[in-house]
Amino acid sequence: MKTFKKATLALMAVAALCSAQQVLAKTVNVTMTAMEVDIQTNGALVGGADTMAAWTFDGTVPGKPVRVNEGDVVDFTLINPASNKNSHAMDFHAAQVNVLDEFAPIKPGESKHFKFEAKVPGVFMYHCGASPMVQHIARGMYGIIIVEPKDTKNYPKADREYVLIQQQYFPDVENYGAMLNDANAWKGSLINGKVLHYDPVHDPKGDHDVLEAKPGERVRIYFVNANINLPVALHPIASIWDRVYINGNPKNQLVGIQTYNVAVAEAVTVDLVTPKDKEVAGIAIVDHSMNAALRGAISVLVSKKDASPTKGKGEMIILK
Ligand SMILES: [Cu+2]
Repeated sequence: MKTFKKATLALMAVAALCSAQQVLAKTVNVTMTAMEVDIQTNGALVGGADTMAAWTFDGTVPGKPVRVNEGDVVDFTLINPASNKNSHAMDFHAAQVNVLDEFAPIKPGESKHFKFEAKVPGVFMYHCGASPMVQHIARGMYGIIIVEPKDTKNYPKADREYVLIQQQYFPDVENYGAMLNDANAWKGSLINGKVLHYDPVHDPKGDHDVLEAKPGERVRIYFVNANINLPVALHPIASIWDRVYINGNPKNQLVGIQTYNVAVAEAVTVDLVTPKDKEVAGIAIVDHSMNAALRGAISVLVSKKDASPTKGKGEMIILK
């Protein structure tokens, strides 16, 4: 009996050691270049122009998703080429550092390097913090960092994953005073940089992609509210959030939620499960604040048997 107990204890110890070592911390190198370029926005749909004189990380709005595991060290370099006209900076919400040091702006022609350990799991915004910050965010300098949790026992595996980042669209990006003082200065909502980016219903003439999944799949959305001033009432039309992970941390979990209110600069992970018994189902992920939804914040998810095998997987968690 004693020998049996000892053997059991030894096995338990080995199992605990194995699970602790499942995800080994590593250093992840991330380099971004501040690029001041024009990007397509579909802004003409809401009374603006189709291109915006954007400021970006690496030429896209939003910047590329950064994905690491809890405990990893992010080794980050920001390059501000001499051809730019403005100072830029990086503020990772997943970092606990010194705002006056790591997050300080650099001038054109300079670069900045810093490291931080991603200690807290979840989803976090990143953005440029150079002054005036309102303008650097409104012109497109933001993105998401996903810090995968070590503890996954109450975190079911998703079949598909998508990143959606919402931002208020200001046709006049030079007038940052109006962004702060004029509640009517914003004219639309950008989802991953475009008005109605994934909605072919409200603008059938445009070139709009859709999110896809198969019936019965768990679809995980990593959502960031990159608005300047407004919260987002995140709702899936014709579905219910099966789970809401506040700040993307499985330890902060809600179930069966119709609408989740996302504060400015908050990020959240939400799951829905597409109907198993329907061959085709459309679900619209919206900001249920009507002035935002009807001006761009609608993303269509189509559930169907012959869904794309690549959408919502790997690099395709963010659809261009
Ligand atoms: Cu900037």
